[in-house]
Amino acid sequence: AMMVLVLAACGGGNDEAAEGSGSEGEGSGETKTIRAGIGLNDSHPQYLALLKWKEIVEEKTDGAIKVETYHSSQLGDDRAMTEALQLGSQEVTIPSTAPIANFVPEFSVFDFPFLFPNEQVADKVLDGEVGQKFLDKLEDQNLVGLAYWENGFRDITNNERPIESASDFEGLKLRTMENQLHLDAFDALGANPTPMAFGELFTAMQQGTVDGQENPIPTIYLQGFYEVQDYVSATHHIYSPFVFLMSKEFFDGLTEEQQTIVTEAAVEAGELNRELNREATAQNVEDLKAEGMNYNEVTPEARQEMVEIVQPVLDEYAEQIGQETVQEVYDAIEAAEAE
Ligand code: TK8
Repeated sequence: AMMVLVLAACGGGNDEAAEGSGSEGEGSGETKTIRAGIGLNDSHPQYLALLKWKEIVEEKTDGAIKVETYHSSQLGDDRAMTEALQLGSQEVTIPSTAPIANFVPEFSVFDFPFLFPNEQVADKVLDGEVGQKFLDKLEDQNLVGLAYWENGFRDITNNERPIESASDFEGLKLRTMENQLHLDAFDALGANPTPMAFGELFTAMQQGTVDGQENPIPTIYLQGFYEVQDYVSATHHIYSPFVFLMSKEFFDGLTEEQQTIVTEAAVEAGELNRELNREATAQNVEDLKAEGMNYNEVTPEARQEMVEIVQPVLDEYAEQIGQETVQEVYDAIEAAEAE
């Protein structure tokens, strides 16, 4: 909380602007200030795409909207920032779907292990009717989902051994996101999972509080996890979408034209995020090897074994979420694959 106060005191925009009621005095009405925060650092494709969003929004609104960007959990972790959006004390954040499931439980379905076969199918499902249906569910929570961005396929890193088959998870102290399905799935695989905010993860690995963690390749490289981790295993066990979230209170206070601008800009910058992320994934695998990490692929057979082990957990969550909703997602995936 201290850090947030300090940032608010020296963070550029005056208090009035931060309230959305400040005026630049150029006769063009009020200037609204958006504070956009993410957990990843400023070298990650997510941040570069956020800068793109800022550029588009500031340009198209002729300066009527000003965007301040914060990275590296400067405004808090995914969960705290999402809560700040609900309260109207922050305007934008872009968390993974996993923490969002704490607000709208149906979002858990996107974190079903081995749900999406590849990025292209994920794009089609998320950008299509089904994806929009989930975004609509955010409104009850005082949140507006403007677009899906990409965190990516998650891989395991740890300091004990390469993960080549399901049995290699046994006893591994693994940091997970703050999401019950993730906890239950890794528990089923025999690991010893601990939920933790992303901002605390590096230190936890450095100090050996956890043996490992799971995140997409760009995060593993760009956050310097290779400095404190020996093994990286291409499990691709979960595809993590990001959701571009805006405070509903703030969104509702925009003119219709501004609402269109921020939404279209989120889609456009999201395309850049996906493009940069996919380039980084290919490049950063090589970078991690060059840094001395032991990298291993996972066979389809080993992956299938993992699928079977987590299936009872998924059945349980499908029951909670509602079979119909889950089936809609499966059908959309099948349709996208057939295209
Ligand atoms: C960053 C997080 C992160 C996520 C996690 O705020 O917590 O592991 O994958 O990238 O959204």
